[in-house]
Amino acid sequence: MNNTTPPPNLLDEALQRHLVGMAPDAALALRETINAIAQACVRISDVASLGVLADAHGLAGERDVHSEEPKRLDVIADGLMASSLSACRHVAAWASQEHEQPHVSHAHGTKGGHLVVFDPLDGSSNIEANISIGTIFSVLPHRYRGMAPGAADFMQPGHQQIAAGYVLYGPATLMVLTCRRGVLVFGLDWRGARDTGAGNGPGAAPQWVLTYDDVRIPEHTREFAINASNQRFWEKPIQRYVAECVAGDSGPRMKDFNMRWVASMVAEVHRIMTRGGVFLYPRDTREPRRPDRLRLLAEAAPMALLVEQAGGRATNGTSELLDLVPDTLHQRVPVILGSKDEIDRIVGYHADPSENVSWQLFKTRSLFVQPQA
Ligand code: AFP
Repeated sequence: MNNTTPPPNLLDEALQRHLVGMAPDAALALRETINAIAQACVRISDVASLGVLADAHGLAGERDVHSEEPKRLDVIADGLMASSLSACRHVAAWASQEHEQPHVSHAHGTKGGHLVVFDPLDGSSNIEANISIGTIFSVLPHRYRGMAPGAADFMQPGHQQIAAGYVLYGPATLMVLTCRRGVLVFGLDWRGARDTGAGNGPGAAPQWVLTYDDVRIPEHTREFAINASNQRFWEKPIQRYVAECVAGDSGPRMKDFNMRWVASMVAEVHRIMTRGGVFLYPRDTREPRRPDRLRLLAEAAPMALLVEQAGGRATNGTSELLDLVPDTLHQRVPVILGSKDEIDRIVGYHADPSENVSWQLFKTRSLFVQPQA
């Protein structure tokens, strides 16, 4: 190949094939938005892989919208996503988990047809330990073209998502994507050159190469993931489900289970995509003012769409996650997702009238402390 021929964009070529049949304008817009996200994630992957060598470890030194201290890599990833999205003509606005309010694109705020929500760096407690981390993203329609979007425009249920995905920065960097036509997996191929397109290397930019085009989550599993240190704060249906898994062969399930907990949702979901399993971050009473941990728009909804598109199920225990309409940009929800048979069982436990779902919320540590008898 001579120097004047631009290298092929394998991600875009795969998306062109994948989106055949979609209205051409809509398909082009979606391809460009996904390419913008993917380019940002190449750069995040580059920085994450260098870690301390790129001065990307440690705290950023300022408090974020959740009063938590973000890591340097959180801030770097957030900036890389923002700069890539601002250059995309189809993105009217984006909402990052790191910021209180959405950001309207200066150039494309009234014209773009997409809103993007993202968690720039999921699992940031794992950064310095060199354990898998990721970026989660969701593409929603901007329904009122001609007007710059505000926070209210993001208040859409998950089933409105045009596309959703995550990029996992693990031993390999992978992008797992759904455009509502099943689930695709792309591997990031750095062979050729370690050039992120930022002019820092001599060769061609790395390529996203399609490795799987129809991910299916096995319906049966013997593996679950939950932070068991919170056990005493869970509601009854979760207590029952986990107790029965732990009882294994000698309990009502009459089979042994295995447990995992990485503390990176991207890594947990990817394991489920690969071999099945259940991920639970249920409601708990540790902090009565904040009974739920994961964000609906930036984490739960995109993961729910991916899991459902792969044949799994995603719920908060009583409702499908994709049906929940957010009240606020950073609303948190319980998340229970994975292999369908197990999720059906957990939903059944929540529906069981003998399992009072909120009993613990109204106990001693609640805002709603019951008067002493
Ligand atoms: P951070 O990105 O703030 O590290 O949060 C990641 C996460 O929300 C999710 O990926 C994990 O499932 C969960 O936190 C693990 O956190 P615990 O420490 O509560 O187990």
